[in-house]
Formats: sequence, C-alpha cells, structure tokens
Amino acid sequence: MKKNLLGVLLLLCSSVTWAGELKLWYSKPAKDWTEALPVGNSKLGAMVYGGTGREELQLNEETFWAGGPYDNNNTNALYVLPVVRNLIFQGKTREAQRLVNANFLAHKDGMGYLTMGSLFLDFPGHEEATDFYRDLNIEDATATTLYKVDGVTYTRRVFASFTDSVIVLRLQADKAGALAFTVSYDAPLKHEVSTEGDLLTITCEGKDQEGVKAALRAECRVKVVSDGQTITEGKNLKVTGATEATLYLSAATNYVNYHDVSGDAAARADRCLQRAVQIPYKKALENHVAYYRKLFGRVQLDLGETAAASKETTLRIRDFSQGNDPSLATLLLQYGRYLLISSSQPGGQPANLQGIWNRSTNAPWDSKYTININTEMNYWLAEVTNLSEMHQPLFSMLEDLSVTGAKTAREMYGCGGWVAHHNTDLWRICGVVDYAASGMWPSGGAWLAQHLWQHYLFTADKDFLKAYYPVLKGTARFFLDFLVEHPSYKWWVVAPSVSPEHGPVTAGCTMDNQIVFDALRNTLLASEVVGDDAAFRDSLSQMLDKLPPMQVGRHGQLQEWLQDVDDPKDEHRHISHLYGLYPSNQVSPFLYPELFRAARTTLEQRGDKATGWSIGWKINFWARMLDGNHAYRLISNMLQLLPSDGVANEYPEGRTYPNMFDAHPPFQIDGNFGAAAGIAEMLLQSHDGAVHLLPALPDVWKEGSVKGLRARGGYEVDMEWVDGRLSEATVRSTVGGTLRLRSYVPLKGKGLRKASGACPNEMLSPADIKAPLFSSELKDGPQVSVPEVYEYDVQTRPGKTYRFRVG
Ligand code: FUC
Repeated sequence: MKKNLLGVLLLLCSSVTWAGELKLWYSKPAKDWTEALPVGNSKLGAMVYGGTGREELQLNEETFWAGGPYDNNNTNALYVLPVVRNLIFQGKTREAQRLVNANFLAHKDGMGYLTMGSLFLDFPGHEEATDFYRDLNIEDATATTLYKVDGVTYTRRVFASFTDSVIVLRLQADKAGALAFTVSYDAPLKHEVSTEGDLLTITCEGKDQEGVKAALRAECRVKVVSDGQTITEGKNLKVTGATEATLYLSAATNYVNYHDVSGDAAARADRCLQRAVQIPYKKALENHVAYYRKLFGRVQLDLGETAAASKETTLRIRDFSQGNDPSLATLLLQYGRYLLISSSQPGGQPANLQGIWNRSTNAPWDSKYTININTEMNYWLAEVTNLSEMHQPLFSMLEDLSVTGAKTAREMYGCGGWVAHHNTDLWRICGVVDYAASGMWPSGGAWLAQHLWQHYLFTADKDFLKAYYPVLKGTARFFLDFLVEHPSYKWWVVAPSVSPEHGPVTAGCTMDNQIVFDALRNTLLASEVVGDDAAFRDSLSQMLDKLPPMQVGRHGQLQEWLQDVDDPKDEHRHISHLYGLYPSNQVSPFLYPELFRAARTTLEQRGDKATGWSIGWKINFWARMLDGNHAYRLISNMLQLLPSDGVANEYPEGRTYPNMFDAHPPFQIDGNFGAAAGIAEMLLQSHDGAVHLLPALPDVWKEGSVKGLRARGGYEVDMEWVDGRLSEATVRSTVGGTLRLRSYVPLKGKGLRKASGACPNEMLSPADIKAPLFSSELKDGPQVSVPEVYEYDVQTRPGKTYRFRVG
C-alpha cells in the first residue's frame, strides 16, 4: 500500500488526527483482531478492521452466551464441609483439597461469551489503495477509514449508536456514483442468512457447553440505505452506482434475564432497526455524539505533550518506555473511560473479561466474569473518573447474584445470606468452578458487593444505599454463619478457602480476613445510615472483634496467610493480601506505618513485571504507596508493545496491542480499566481520612492539569500543577459536609482552617482496623517515614465551589 499520509491529512484535515487529539490512528488496515478498533454501545460491539478491498466488522451482542439457565451447586459440600475443615486445621491440605475437588465442584465451569460472527463489505478493485488512514476518535466515539483509489477518496465512518441501539456504517465517495460493494455475513456458529430487497437477515444459533443446552440465539438485521441501486445476490446484498450509503445493523437475543429466555429476538431486532432508519444520518450521529460527550467530557487531563504525540499509535506504544510521550498516558486514561462507556451502559450487562469484544466461540477463560480480581478491576475507574452511571450493570448483576448465591449458600453450606465463588457468567452461577486451588474461594460475592458501598461513599446517595442494602447485608449474613473458630489461633476464619490462585486450600488467608472485615464493617456503617436493627449490628461488632489481624512476617512482608510462610522470591501475579491496600483502605501510612512498610516490602518482593491486569493493579498499589515514580514505572511496563498474540514469544514483555487493548496476554480488558484507575489514583485519593490532592505525581509529569475527577464525600475536583507541585485546586461539593484536604504544599483559600483531630467526614474516614502483630525481629526494625502533609478542613455547602491556591 502506497503512503502519502501528509497529502490526505491536508486534503481531509477536518476528520483526521493531529497531536493533542484523543485518537488512535494507523496508516494501514488491521491485519489482526488486536489491530482492529472497538466501537460499542454496551449492547452491541464491533471490531472495525478498516480494510480497503474487504472491510470486516466483527460483531458481538452482550447477551449472546453459550448454554441456558442452570446452576452449579454441588450439595455434597454440605455434608463434607466439617471433614474438610478438620483436615485443614490438622494441616492435611492435600486430603482436604481432594475432598473439595470431589464434592464441591459440579463440573460446570461457566458458559462462554460468544461472537456473533462478522459482517463483510467487499469493494472490487480497492485492494490496492493509496493515502490510507484510519482512526478511532474517542472524543466522539466514531471509527473512520479513508483511502484513495483511482483518484477517488472513499470514507467510512462507523459508530455504535448510544441513542438508537444500532451500529451505523456510513460510506461515501467524493465522485458521484463511484461507490460499489457487496455485503455478506459469516460466523463460526451455525447460522442462516436470507436477503430481501435491501435487508440482510441473520439467525445465529447459540452453543451447548458442559452439558448445558444452548437456550439463546441471536438475530441480526442489516439494512442498506443508499442513493445507488441495491439488489440481492443469493445471501449477499450488492450496491452499485452510489455516492453515499448507510448501513444500519441491529441485533438481539431471546435473553430476558438469568432464568428467563422467552424474549423474541427477531421482534427486538426488527423494532430497533425500524426505529433507527427513520432518523436521518446526520441527526443520528449528532444524537450519538451528544450522548457520549456528556459522559466522556466530564474529565479532562493534560499531562503535557511532546512531538511524540504526532506519531502513529503503534509507534507511540513501541517507543513509550524510551521516549517522553506524556500524552500517551493521557490517552491510556481516556481510552479506559471510552471502553467503559462503550461496554457498560445502564440496563445492560457488566463488562466481562473482554468488555463486549470477543472474536471467538471458545474465548480465553470463556470471556466471562472472574470475580477474584478481574471484574472488580473493570469497575475501579467508574467512580473516580466520573462515570458513576456506568457502574449500574454491576449493581444489577449483584442483585441477581444475591438471589442465586442465596441458594448456593443454603445448599452448599447451610448458611444464610449469599455467596459467590471466583467466577460467574450470564446465568449468575455462584458455585465452585475449575478446581479447588482456584475455585474454592467463597469471598468473590463479598468483594464485588463492596462496589455498592464505594458507590455510596462517592455519591452520598442514601436512596441507592437503602435499595441495595439487602445485597450488602447478605454478604455479612453469610460470613456470620460461615466463619469458624480456628482451633489453634482462636480467630474466626473463612475455611475452606484459598488465597486466590496461590497456594493450597487453607483457612483464614489475609485477603479473606480483609474482605470479611469490609463486609462486616461496611454493612455495619450502612446499617446505621439505613436504620437497620440493633441486634444485627451487635452481632457484626462482636464478630469484627474476633477476626485475625494483619501480620508482618519474618521477611518484613505483609503475610499472605496466617502462617509466616511467604517466599520473598515469589513473583506471583496475584498479590491478593494487598487488597487491604487497594482497593480497600486498611493499610494507612498515617495510622499504621508498620503495615504500610510491610505492604511496600511485599510489593518490592513481587517485582514490577507481571501479566497485564497485574500491572494494572500494581499501578494502583504504588499510587497508594504515594510513590508516583514507581507507579509510572509500572505504566511504562504496561505500555510495551505486543504486535500480536502470534509473536508473544518474541515480545515477552509486550502488554499493549496496537489497538491499545491490554495484553495479559491474551487480550483482557481489565488491564485497560486498571491502568486508567491507577492514573486517576496517582492524581487524587480520598480513602484515608482526607481528599489527598496529587498524592503520587511522578517527576516526568512536571506540569499539567486535570478536571472532573471525583472524590468520596460527593466532591468533584480540578487541579493544576507546576514544577511537580500543586498550584491550584477547585472543589465542587454536591452534598456539603466537612471537606478535609490533604496536600504536600500549604494551601490558602476562603473558609480553610488547619485540620485537627480525626476526620469529621465519615465518608472520608479510614477503616479503624485492629493493630497488627509483629514478629520479634521486626519490633526494632527501621523507622517508617510518614510523608509530610498539610491538612485543612473547610465547611462545604451543596452545589458550591471552593478554590484553593498554594499558600
Ligand atoms: C484469573 C487470573 C488469570 C486470568 C484469569 C481470567 O484466573 O489468575 O491470570 O486473568 O483470571
């Protein structure tokens, strides 16, 4: 393909990118799926390849999954549970594990999320094109492809309309009548295609999996509207003599909810299409962009810009760790926000392991919900980057899980409340999957439910808390029934369990203790807000006193287990016992400096290399360590190019594909969301008794500004910095209350007074956990340096804005 990029840039400067714009752009069509560009409206997703001779839109519908309603509870568990516990307490973990494998698993490990196939557009004679350019503009959520053939410029623009629930593909030629193409469809699953007039109708069958029969099918409709002629040619549509054409694609399944598949897929797909084609293209685009910008435009980030910003996206990723390209980090944050808006709209399904984008009928880990880290990570950015509404699909899933998980708790453990283990899917399974060493983890539901509490802390929405309180309470109820006294330590522990995907079946691993602490403690706090009964509150308080504390081990590490058995050379990707550091708030440098130091030691021992999502978590960990330079090092480790899965061996450090999707490898979207959350966490924190302005700014981001980040307590924060130091901050209060500000520089501003005593704002308060234990050698260990900070209080009123400058 010949390149004359500058020419086309000048020719079409209104629609092409240049430095400063939030675009991913390329000078060639995508060869691989990880070069194709994602568009989505949560319900529908497409990966756009931008080919000249052949365009492909690989399609997904968020409810098109394998199987049908089912559960995976093995009721034998109830009878074997006491035996398993005794074996664990006697140190006979192998035997315990064998019993779990035989009696807790149902050998239904979750149904897979499916591709719906691909739409193809063939352009005869366009195989050789010049002046090629394609981009994904994340400021207006559209993907554009441009090229020239025989002096004619062809333009395509694709978007997944948020307002009309269809995918729209607009084609144009700058010479009258020059546009000619054929539309066809293909899919790996059994399907039928029929054509009539200007309409392509597709029915795609679902998939049986692990003995669960396929209960879903997808219906897809594609309508061509053009100023040329459209005829049917077997299973294809053929368009000739057009100057412009618009394709509308709608799709639906018969999924109603996890126990109801009685929906009419064809009627749904028809209805959407009929509505969408009534709306003129220009208006449809305007509506789409206006809806998207309202969400996306809430946060603006400027980390500075260098000449590197004008390079093609793949080259920017390739060069990031050597060069100075701060605006690629800006793009990483904003791309995470783009992907969340595009994959998690209210009323839809939560973003799964691949968001909504999956090319396979046998995706890695089924592209489902892994809830021992991955699904939670998907939503870490939701509140802090001001996309609170995008959190809603997760809350709906939690409501479902509190019902299916109540059955699991009852049938498997004889407990009240609800439980979910380490995976779930469209059918909301809550039992144990895979095998004991990964699946025997009954804390997944409780972790996920912390998102309800966090949403409340960020929004102060009491009606929301009232509505979802039963879901949160159900996790505490389960633990009150399930916890058991450890015969040696006398603490009350989760057993059987595992420290996620690390080590044997065990009792009382640190992550469980931290999650149980949050489940009980945050339910207690919530019960006070909603006015639940005092007797229940008492039982929570009493159990909180019996939980194991965090412990510092002989290598100076935060112990992962009750026993001091951590290996300081172990670089395992799961650092589950630092849940207490992030996303929770149980490890504060101000309240528990020794614990804070131990968490740092653990992080150093685990190292800076990891799979994609693990790097995403580490960015957040180092932000919470208040170490911006180290967090930035992890961003550099994430922005290492992996050209494609096929060359993963040659690029062992590759963690970002050309389309900026995160590479585990393979592709998992959690790393994208985790990195975006991590960048926000470097700029603003609000979990530890104050709103901390610029807590972990790296030296390389010398000057910059951010607008619209959210803090707990219902605050929205703008900041500017110069020479690596905060120069100005503006805080908008939505619900009032005392704002406690923390900063590395002194501040002045109206109403500001020096803070004293505990933080009066409960939403900003840290967890008052029990003091940790110390091994005897460490008692006299090195002093922990607590960062020097300035703290102020200001009384805020709802709807008012407060400005602060360096004092
Ligand atoms: C957990 C992780 C794996 C992978 C999978 C989807 O099991 O340990 O690395 O991310 O989820």
